[in-house]
Amino acid sequence: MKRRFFVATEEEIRSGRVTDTYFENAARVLRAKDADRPVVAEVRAKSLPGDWDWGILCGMEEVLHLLEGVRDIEVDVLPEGSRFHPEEPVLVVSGPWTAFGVHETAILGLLCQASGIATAAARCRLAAGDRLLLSFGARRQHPAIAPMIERAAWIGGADGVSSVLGAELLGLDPRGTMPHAMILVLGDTVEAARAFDEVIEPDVPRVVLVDTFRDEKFEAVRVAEALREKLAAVRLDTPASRRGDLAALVREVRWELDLRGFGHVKIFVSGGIGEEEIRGLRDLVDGFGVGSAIARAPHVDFALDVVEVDGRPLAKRGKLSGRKRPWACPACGKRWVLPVGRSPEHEGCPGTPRELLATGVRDGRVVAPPEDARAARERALASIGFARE
Ligand code: PCP
Repeated sequence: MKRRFFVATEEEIRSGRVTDTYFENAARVLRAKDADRPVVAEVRAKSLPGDWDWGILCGMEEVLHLLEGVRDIEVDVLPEGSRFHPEEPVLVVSGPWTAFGVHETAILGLLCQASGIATAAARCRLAAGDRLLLSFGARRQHPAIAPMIERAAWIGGADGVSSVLGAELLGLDPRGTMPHAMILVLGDTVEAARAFDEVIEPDVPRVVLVDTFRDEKFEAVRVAEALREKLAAVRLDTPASRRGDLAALVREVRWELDLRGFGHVKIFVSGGIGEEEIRGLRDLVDGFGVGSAIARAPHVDFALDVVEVDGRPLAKRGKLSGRKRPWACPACGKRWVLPVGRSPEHEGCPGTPRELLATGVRDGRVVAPPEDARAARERALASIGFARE
């Protein structure tokens, strides 16, 4: 079959075909020399991007699907949507190295990108407070992974996603407004607003883009006078060449709408919006459409490292050897990474520390309880202390 898009099929991923060639060569050498040994390897991030001091784990469900059917290994995992910190193992695999070594490339690829997206979404979530936060970034990456992007953004805390397929796979209605293209083709913002209102199902909020032709505050008033109580919001996607002080612009639009009795019309902003912009605007606007800042989030630099060979602690320089387990106290939030078999000493706190890893795969069978993205999202939001007011 001719490959139309340069993406791997599920079977190519599961069979290890995307692996780095040196893993295949290493497996050939170990088999040829009959030198394979049982090992223990851990996935953890030595550090996090920028000023991040925690991350939201995402992609682990796909890792379980990847390792399902791989014999002779045992895998313990941090559940999808969990908060993690640098140096905390999020996955521990034990068994002959040749049984899982070729999967290192896919394991890391599945975790690095999705966890970066989920963490960026969680940080935007905290910055936005109870304001609407929508993921608009499917267009910023290869379309083959649009569902992954939207799932990670939603697990991280976005209220909704714009990709139709992404939303469908999450059991959500897709969320969006209207593109400049439609307004340009119809020739006028009010005409476009009226046409949208006439054609689109009434349960879809009437959110009209007001930065196409003229100054946003005049267009916002025109549209409000045309649609009146049917207008849910105006969207400002003002380009950098015109943007200036977006907060001042938003204040003007808010003032002019309120002055004319359109206090019900909300204001929604998009275009180059990230954490910093959200913090600066959240007291002035009602919602944010975030694309690049979430979809193109920095990846989490996870590594998979051998920490035990043949039952003996052994790790390369720069890595701590021996099997480890991450712990956290649910009451005070204190965290530990301890050798297997040791438990935290935790005086003076009513909470009881608990291990964070769960059983994932045993001899080819996924034994982790099946969970949907909603459960992962609830876990993520609880882990960052976000509860919608
Ligand atoms: C973009 C489009 C995206 C927004 C901005 C995300 O505007 O609305 O959803 O952008 P970001 O990646 O900078 O966060 P346009 O490119 O003008 O697209 P359209 O005319 O379709 O709104």
